[in-house]
Amino acid sequence: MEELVTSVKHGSGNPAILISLYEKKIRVREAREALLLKAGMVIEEGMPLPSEDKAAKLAANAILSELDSNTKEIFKKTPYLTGIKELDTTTSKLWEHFRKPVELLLRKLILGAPVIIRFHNDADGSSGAVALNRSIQGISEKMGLKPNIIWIMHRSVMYTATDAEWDTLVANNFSTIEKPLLLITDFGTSENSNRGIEALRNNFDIIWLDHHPIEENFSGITLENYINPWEFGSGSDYTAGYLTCAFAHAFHDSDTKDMEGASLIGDSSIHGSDLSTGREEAAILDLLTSDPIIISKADGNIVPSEIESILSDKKKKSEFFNYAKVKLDEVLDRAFLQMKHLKAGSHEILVLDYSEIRSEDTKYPLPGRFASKLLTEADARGGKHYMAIVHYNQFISMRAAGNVSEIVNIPEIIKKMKEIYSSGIDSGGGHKNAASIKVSIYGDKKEILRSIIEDARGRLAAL
Ligand SMILES: [Mn+2]
Repeated sequence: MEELVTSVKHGSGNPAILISLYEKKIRVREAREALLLKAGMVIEEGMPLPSEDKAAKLAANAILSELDSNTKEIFKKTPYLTGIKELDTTTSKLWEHFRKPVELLLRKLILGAPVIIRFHNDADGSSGAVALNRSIQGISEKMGLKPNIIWIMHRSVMYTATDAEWDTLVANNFSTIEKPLLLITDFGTSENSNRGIEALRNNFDIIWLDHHPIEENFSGITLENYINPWEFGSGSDYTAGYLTCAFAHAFHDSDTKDMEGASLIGDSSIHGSDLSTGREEAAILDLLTSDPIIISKADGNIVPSEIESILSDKKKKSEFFNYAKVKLDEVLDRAFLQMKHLKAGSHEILVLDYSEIRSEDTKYPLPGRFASKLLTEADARGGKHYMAIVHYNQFISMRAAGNVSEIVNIPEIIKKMKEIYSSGIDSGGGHKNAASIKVSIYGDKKEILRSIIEDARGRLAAL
């Protein structure tokens, strides 16, 4: 049978080329003829047909138009609601905006175009990836698709020109009649991503699901399929993982309750406590994305199927959960012995040099996320601790407790530091109540740290 090839992966060694076919397996000749007939031409014996390449494109369009009504049906018209009122309100508002990206994603899956999915390497980013993988697998089985998905755990908060180069190289491994697709979840909403976006804009379609505050000059906002709860009257407490779970539900029903919980808990959303599921998953995702070596991943990349193999195995799951808990407790205990309690009016700022407490045998927990853990633990142990500052190498990360985040205003502190120490700071950004600064090679970390503390003190003293 002559089959319609819409996507070929190179370099995998013949005959192991990957072809992607819609289950109906429309024959190239039939498709060509159908198209010519549609164009009002009479097919006569021996008549030359369009070239292979052109025919493939035309045939793919024929398949897609046939599928059009189908994919429109696949998009679920009723929003996916979970009973958390504030989140449900936002989901209802943004739901219709899922329609286009869902149709776009399905188109890529059907035609086997390369789909690169980059998720942030934390519990929030990876929970979204796992949920998305469940729905992609589900719909692929249902429709008989062989999608070409490349999962990348993304270790930075921006999408750089280098990332764009890499993605272009990966996509160049395929000959495909469809543009490749890049899907980003849980990072990159900053001016620092602009060059990456520009490098990719013309050659890729892009779907972007994020929940970080939208920086003024961020060019991603002009992308057709950029979705962020900040645009819908919500904020970062509507997590990217939760958003991606909802997106996954827009084209396939899979059970993602655990990932919704893991995302909200893992990202310290105010809605985290509204759920009974996901606590263990949040800890496991946090562990795996911090230290992929733990599952012998030398390349440092972890993909959703590997996460699933742990989550779906009761014994493994409890092993990983316990390991995470023990390691975290060890480091927290050391932190409580080492950290400084600085008075700020009637409150306190916790300051920790992470290099003094770092574990020797695992990267977990990562210093960048430790300020939140410190604050949570300080809360549990009682006392007044309103802000935590953790520094390690050239990084300074900060977290303010929810009830003072307006007064402490970390983004404002970061903005101020960038103004004072312009060349001393490489980058800085994050949420309303959690963010970090990267000190440049020209910067003096001690000096910047002192300045941050002084500023935060002034703010807290005014309470
Ligand atoms: Mn997040």
